Amino acid sequence: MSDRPVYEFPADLIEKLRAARHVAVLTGAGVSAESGIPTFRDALTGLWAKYDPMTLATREAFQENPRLVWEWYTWRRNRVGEADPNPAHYALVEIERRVPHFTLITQNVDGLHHRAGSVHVIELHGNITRVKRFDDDVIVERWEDNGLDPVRCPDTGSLLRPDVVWFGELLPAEALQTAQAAAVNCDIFFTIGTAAMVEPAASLPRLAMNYGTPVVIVNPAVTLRSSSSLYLLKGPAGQILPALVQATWGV
Ligand code: BV8
Repeated sequence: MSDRPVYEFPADLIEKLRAARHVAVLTGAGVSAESGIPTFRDALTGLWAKYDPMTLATREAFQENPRLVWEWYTWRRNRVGEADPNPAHYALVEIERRVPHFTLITQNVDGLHHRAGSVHVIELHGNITRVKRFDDDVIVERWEDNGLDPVRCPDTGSLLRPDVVWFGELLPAEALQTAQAAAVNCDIFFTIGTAAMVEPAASLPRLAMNYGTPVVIVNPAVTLRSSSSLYLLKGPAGQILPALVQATWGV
């Protein structure tokens, strides 16, 4: 007998998902938790316990100590490189294959949705595996790191930084606009593995709800109450999503 919990989903949610022409999804760090990548708030175990990500993930922190910020991202990039997509990522690939129009909006910078096979992914906060010049945002593929000094572009000498959106920086305008359009045009909006604390990403589920679109929250910790247009699926995404795909499409 499997010790995995059997999830019961509301029949009307299954019907809505089966009938949906356009499904939109917002994911956060929780969708990568079962891949072994610490969520943003607990990303500071060990060496980084003494730093607050809210201050480390900023232009000011980088300008003050580029080497420290570079090392934090190198540590995280290495963690991401060791991680694999988990069943939550693959369930989202399956949903994308099953519905006519699918928009996957992620706050995550780990690139795991792409690696799992998701096609239409909007990376609102960039991607930690890409490095760009601090001076002009041009992506750089190669660099020298002597393990001591701030890392610079071999061609222009600009400091190099991760291609992510720091606190206080604007999100890529087109990505945000596409995400907002999906939130208001979709038939069902999933918000998966996010504490929904960081703006403007956190406004997307509210936008969908304000347009009367059913919103589905997948999170072990959310304590909201379900309603006719808000479905709370309490549990880890790596278990909930495959079970939802199975209950909806029998796969
Ligand atoms: C902006 C990339 C306009 C970097 C990230 C004062 C000054 C400046 C700005 C602000 C300010 N006050 C407010 C702001 C706006 C600020 C903001 O929202 N601050 C908040 C925190 C108060 N936003 C910005 O700065 C944005 N830009 O607004 O520009 C502007 C410009 C200047 C001045 C004002 C406005 C830019 C925000 C982007 C920041 N970059 N990432 C990097 O990664 O290093 S944000 C980063 O943190 C993540 O990308 C993600 O978005 C966020 C973490 O949130 P979550 O993903 O939700 O993760 P978290 O750990 O919080 O939660 C995990 C959840 O998963 C939990 O609920 C847990 O229960 C659940 N879970 C756990 N396990 C599982 C699970 N769920 C399912 N299954 C599981 N197994």
